[in-house]
Amino acid sequence: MGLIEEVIKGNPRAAARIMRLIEDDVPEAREALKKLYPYTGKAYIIGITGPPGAGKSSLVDRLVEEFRKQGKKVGVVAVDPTSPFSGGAILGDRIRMQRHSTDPEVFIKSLATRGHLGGLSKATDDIIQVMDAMGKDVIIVETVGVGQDEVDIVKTADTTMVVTVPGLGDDIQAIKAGILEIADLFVVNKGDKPEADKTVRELEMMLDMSAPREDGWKPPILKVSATKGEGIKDTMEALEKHRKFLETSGRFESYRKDRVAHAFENLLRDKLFHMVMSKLKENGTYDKLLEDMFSKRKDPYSVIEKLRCQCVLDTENN
Ligand SMILES: Nc1nc2c(ncn2[C@@H]2O[C@H](COP(=O)(O)OP(=O)(O)OP(=O)(O)O)[C@@H](O)[C@H]2O)c(=O)[nH]1
Ligand SMILES: [Mg+2]
Repeated sequence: MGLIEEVIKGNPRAAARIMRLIEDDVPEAREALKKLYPYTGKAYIIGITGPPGAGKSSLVDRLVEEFRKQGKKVGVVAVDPTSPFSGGAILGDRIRMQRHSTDPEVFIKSLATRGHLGGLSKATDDIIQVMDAMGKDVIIVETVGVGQDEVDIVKTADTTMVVTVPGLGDDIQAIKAGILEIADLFVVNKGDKPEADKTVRELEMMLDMSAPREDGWKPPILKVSATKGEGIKDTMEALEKHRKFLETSGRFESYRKDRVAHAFENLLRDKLFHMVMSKLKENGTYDKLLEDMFSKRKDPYSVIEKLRCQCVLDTENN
């Protein structure tokens, strides 16, 4: 299949075609992912999250520029889980990162939710796989950080950067515990604003008060102005430092194993659900069960316990 070989060679048009199949969730997408799988697992993945309008895309644009100067091939996935329509944020991404669109070694993909987040998160993972197989050295994933599901998307990253801005007031407290835990780097963007130093100090205090991380990494706080291009070099150095930390501590590899497990468990959940559902729906059992639960003759807990699914786990290894 020529298309797959083209993707592995890094052909952006071939990759775009596969990504469209992934978004449309058609069976061909899975076939392509099967063939690309052996070529994945090499890219360094950076997750960037933060409130809407924090300047994430502007920052990504700067980072892409720096990575390109180092000769690295870069992929960007901008995920917008907030808008049910491919609205403002995606338009913003296009404008913010436009200057890289003519660079054949930079691949930018925007993804908007089409309903449920589960699907979005899966599509994101699959698109990262395609970019990885394309030979991208670095893949940057931008997500709007508002809830738990977005945090999950970032969990697939090697290094997670949390972007905040001055003037959020008490909202800095809104950097929830969950986000504090996942941040390997904090960026206070819009550092050109006068209140930026105060925000940096508040963050420092918050970090000082929180328990030290189990892995021993102390997340740095960087003051950046993405639009003015200030603090970018420091951010790049901090990224490099974290990457080295991951390598020397063996986490670079263990994160890859985690990702394999994560992807496998997601697929398994999906597969088992569909297997059971189609079995139940085969001869009207499902409707009968629903009726029984509705009229309280049965309860869903006991129904699940009594499910006898004839799934033969027939793997090659046993
Ligand atoms: N003053 C100032 N404005 C900035 C800076 N960085 C970004 N902006 C502005 O902030 C606005 C939002 O920037 P984006 O880069 O689109 O922010 P974002 O976080 O990607 O936004 P969403 O993807 O919509 O959540 C734009 O008007 C930028 O020009 C900065 O360092 N200083
Ligand atoms: Mg953006």
